[in-house]
Amino acid sequence: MKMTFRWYGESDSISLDSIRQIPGVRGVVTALYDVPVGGVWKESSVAALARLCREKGLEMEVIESVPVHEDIKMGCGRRDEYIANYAENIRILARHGVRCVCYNFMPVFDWLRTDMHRVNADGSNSLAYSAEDFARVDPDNLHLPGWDESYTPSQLKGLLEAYRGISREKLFENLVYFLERIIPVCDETGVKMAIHPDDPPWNVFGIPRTVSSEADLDALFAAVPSKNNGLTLCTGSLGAGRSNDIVGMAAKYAAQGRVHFAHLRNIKYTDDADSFCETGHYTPDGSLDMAEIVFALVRNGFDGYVRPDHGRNIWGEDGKPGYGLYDRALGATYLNGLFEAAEKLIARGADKVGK
Ligand SMILES: [Mn+2]
Repeated sequence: MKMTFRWYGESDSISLDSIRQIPGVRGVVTALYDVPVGGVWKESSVAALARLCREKGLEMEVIESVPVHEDIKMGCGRRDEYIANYAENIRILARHGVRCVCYNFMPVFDWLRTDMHRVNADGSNSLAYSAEDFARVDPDNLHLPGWDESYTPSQLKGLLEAYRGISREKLFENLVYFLERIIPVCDETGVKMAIHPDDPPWNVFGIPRTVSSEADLDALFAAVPSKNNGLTLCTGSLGAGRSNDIVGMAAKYAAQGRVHFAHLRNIKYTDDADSFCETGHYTPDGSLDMAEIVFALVRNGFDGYVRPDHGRNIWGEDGKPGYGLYDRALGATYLNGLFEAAEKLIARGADKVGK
């Protein structure tokens, strides 16, 4: 396991100097943030970013994300050109030490919450999703927390209409079409593709989603069998779907060598519908059993990258929602403890935790 930490580049309010002081963090997960979706990344910028990290003793082996253009997801327009650009990006990144690319295939929204600053009982705040609040959102005049800067309501309306004609099966076909052209480049360069599951794992506003469950992942790996076609096991995303057996999925896909990257975070179910809030990483604070998940990964030979996913804002920090320093650093430390225990106990054959 390699512990990493997400870093939003030089404009991130959290410095590499702070990140390197978190115990056990060996690398950052980052990206270039000024490239239009679908474009080719400038090699000199990739080299400069890798150099910055290296100078601070941190590796840059994971990129999150190289975004997938909507034309590729919709299977229309300039998709072949954008796929060629994507392949070129894989080659460029490989030349600068990148081993794993996290990406997603969610139409339009790659995450959704209804509250970016839910105040918790302890005074911290975190992201939350309320099924009741979501039901009140007007799809014809969409304003969603965290999205108003990315799209205008009329742009959103246009995109949603374009997706109405695309079935779940068609979206899956388009994903396979993309991977059939990208994975050979990964096989050649040794880069692992790690798809991020849908967040949350259900259809929204009638637009399809295709990476929400174990059945979806099985279908994806069967369609493109190379081991470089793998998964970002995002426990909070998959875990929001209450029928998903996260411990079982961690065990199964780690055993298959498909878990290239793990986003480890906890969520708490807050009602009997689909509502949840994000919590600290500690098992008793949420609804997911983080120890069982880590033990399942370790027992099944997981040797990929890990990062503590979303934390709360604590200790007065006013960080980017989900991406403050303090709670994610606590999360990294807690997860390191779970991994150390799992690795030692399993090596001694002394564990009774996990599947
Ligand atoms: Mn995630």
